[in-house]
Amino acid sequence: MASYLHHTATTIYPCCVPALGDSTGAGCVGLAGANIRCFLGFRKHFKHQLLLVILRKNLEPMKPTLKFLTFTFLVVLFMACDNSTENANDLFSIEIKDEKTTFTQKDVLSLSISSKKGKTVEKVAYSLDNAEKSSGNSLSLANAKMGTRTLKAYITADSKNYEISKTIKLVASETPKLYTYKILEAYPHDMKAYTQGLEFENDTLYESTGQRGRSSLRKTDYKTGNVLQKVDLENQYFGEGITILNNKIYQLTWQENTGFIYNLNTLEKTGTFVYDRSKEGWGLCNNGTTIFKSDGTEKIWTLNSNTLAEEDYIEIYTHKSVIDNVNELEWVEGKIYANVYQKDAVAIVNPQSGAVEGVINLKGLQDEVTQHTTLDVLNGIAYKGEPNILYVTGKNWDKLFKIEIIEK
Ligand SMILES: [Ca+2]
Repeated sequence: MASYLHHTATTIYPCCVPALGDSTGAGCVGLAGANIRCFLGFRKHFKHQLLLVILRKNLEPMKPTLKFLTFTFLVVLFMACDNSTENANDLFSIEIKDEKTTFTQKDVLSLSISSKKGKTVEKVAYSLDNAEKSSGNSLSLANAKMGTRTLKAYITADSKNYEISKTIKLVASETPKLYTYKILEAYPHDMKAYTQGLEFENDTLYESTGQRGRSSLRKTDYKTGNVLQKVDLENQYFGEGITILNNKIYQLTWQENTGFIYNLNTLEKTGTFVYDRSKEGWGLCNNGTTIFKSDGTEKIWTLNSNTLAEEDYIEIYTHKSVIDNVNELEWVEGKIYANVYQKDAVAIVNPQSGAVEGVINLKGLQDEVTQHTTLDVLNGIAYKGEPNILYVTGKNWDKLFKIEIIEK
């Protein structure tokens, strides 16, 4: 028995060896003093009776009270430990045939389970990002989102159930279509407006501006540049993106973890909301039911428009790489248009997958505005329902451009 124990412990749980191998000499005090982690490992693979035999043997020379207390402690510890599970990732791994660094939605994974400790796999099912389990050995990525995805395997082996996971990375399956632009009109724009959000409601242009002490929400006549109504933010807030839904304006602040809600007609503030897992407040847009929020990373979050809870996110990827610093957003005919901070470019993003399907190169537009010391980057995209037409401006630009988007 002792030999079996020692062998098993040496093979599987080397950290337990001193306590177990020493049991006849050091007694139960030594056993009780052993590393609890070793004990956790120990109990996983031995029968209860076996442990009790060892305990009984070691307890015999001790005084009755100490014997009782020590025995009780060990039994309680043993029973408490009995609820933990084996580390399934030490027993199995998910194997992908012809594994690649990155996958696309065109890939179908051919999967198998490698058993590292000789357990016999009886049954296995797979899922991606907790979607419905698939019992076959192939898994289509046709509906998978871009970025890091979690592949899970639900294994039955030797009549026990195990769950293991592995991550894979998805990028866009196609190179993005390239677009250029043609200026149709140039309208006056407040040169002191550090534009952070831009959205039309019918013919009225709403704008959010940033910088602490200069942040505001504005209602403007886009053709004249006249500010029709303006609400200033308190000095501690740095205004960011806006979006309009159901007669309400939602406005983000940058690092203050606070969003504001206004009445569309009066610009009266009617509420606030806070962020959850998103990093910061950058851009906003909506599709009529869901609000989309960028946070300065590669993520665009989907917010429940009733509760403003962050429910999910997509990660923005081209066919080659991740796109971070996603900034001002606009919903345009089923796609998210996202201008990327410090780039003269707008990414056309699939809102389900996060794949960049097109890139609008807006290089040269900033050269068309008055150059001054506080002139800053392109920021602000608005769509007024006219096909292939966007209204764009930038931080402290003195012009708002109406541009036509042209495929190259
Ligand atoms: Ca916008």
